[in-house]
Amino acid sequence: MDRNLGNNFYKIPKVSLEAAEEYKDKLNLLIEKVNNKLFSRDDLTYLIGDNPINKMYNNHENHANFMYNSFKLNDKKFVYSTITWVYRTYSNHGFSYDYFLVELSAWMEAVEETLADKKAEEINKVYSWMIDHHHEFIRESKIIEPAELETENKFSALYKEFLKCLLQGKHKYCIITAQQEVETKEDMLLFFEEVIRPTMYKIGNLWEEGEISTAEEHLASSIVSRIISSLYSKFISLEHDKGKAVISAIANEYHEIGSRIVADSLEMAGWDVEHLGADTPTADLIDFINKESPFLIGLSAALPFNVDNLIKTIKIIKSRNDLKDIKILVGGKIFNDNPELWKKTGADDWAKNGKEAAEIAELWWKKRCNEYV
Ligand code: B12
Repeated sequence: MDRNLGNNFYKIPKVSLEAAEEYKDKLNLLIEKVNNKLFSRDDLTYLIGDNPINKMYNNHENHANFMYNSFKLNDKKFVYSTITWVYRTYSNHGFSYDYFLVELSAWMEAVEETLADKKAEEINKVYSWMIDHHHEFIRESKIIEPAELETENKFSALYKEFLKCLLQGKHKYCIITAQQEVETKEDMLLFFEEVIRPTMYKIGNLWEEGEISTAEEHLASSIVSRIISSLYSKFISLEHDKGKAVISAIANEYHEIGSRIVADSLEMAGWDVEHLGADTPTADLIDFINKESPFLIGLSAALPFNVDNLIKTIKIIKSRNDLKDIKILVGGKIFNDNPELWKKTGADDWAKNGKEAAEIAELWWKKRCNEYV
């Protein structure tokens, strides 16, 4: 996917912070205007296929948040990978390619009607750039396949079998298999990485390709959550020999399985862990951290449009004298897809999985313990 990043196609116009912030302030109004413009079109059925109108509204909300994040981050790979993902996924789900042209023009009109002239001009340069490259985005979205995670050879048969049973909703079989495969804590970490993560990524790809429904994806998530709980109960212990760690997905982030795996991996490594799960409101998260005084916090984000939430959360923590020494680790799919991105977040480090998170945390802990001897 990096093969084209140097050519003109990727010269994305830059947007000033002021213009980005005005876009964000007017986000709800912009979304409403774009929704209305699209809703009033006679060719709506052609544009969005058989999809419920809410799927389009949901896309407009995600789009606006993504655009704001991309103005702030100014990261080519981030913009490129997200736009090609949108083209691929929505066309697989029955939206016509012309929908994007119509939608992008509607955003331009709404921006022009709503933002101050100079700021509208800056933002609309980006929309013009997207419209100008519409055909390239179609082409690229067809060439690039959603990435598959490779499993170590000795797990590939188990992975295939597990995926098949998960898709068939055989939850008892999946849970019993996991119980049988996992005898030690180390087995559990391997099972997370070599079976659960690739399986869930494959489930995501199948959904993206329109091969499975949202219901089937929900079923798989639900079974996997049960499995993680059942494995956890095998190794639960009241003992811990390291400090406190708070792990959470950030506000608006509903993907929590990855952060749960990280939480359990740290707990198995001797940490005293609080896992807050999905979508923790920023102010509540800060209050919680304030109350618990953890040694480290781990923040999870899977989606491109949630990166700015994560950056803002870290900024608040690092700006407070009483919290600024807490170590911050970030992770989640968006960082695995863009391994340099974490450097723009203000975090102390990132990790690609639970095992790596435990290794980094251990180094931090040892360093802190040495400082106090
Ligand atoms: C299950 C799922 C959901 C479930 C989540 C249920 C749950 N209880 O968590 C639900 C239904 C809520 C959901 C919703 C949506 N989803 Co979804 N979802 C998935 C799916 C299939 C699996 C996620 C998962 O569990 N992965 C397995 C875990 C183990 O992997 P992981 O999250 O990467 O975590 C590992 C590392 O990243 C790291 N890590 C994670 N967190 C942290 C934290 C720290 C501190 C550290 C150090 C490391 C770390 O360690 C973990 C363990 O190895 C993914 C596909 C995928 N490729 O991930 C899509 C996916 C992420 N979803 C996607 C989308 C688009 C959505 C929606 C926008 C759909 C919609 N239109 O409504 C919404 C967004 C809602 C929101 N605001 O968050 C897209 C994102 C596309 C993109 N551009 O990136 C994906 C990639 C599907 C796809 N292939 O298109 N989803």
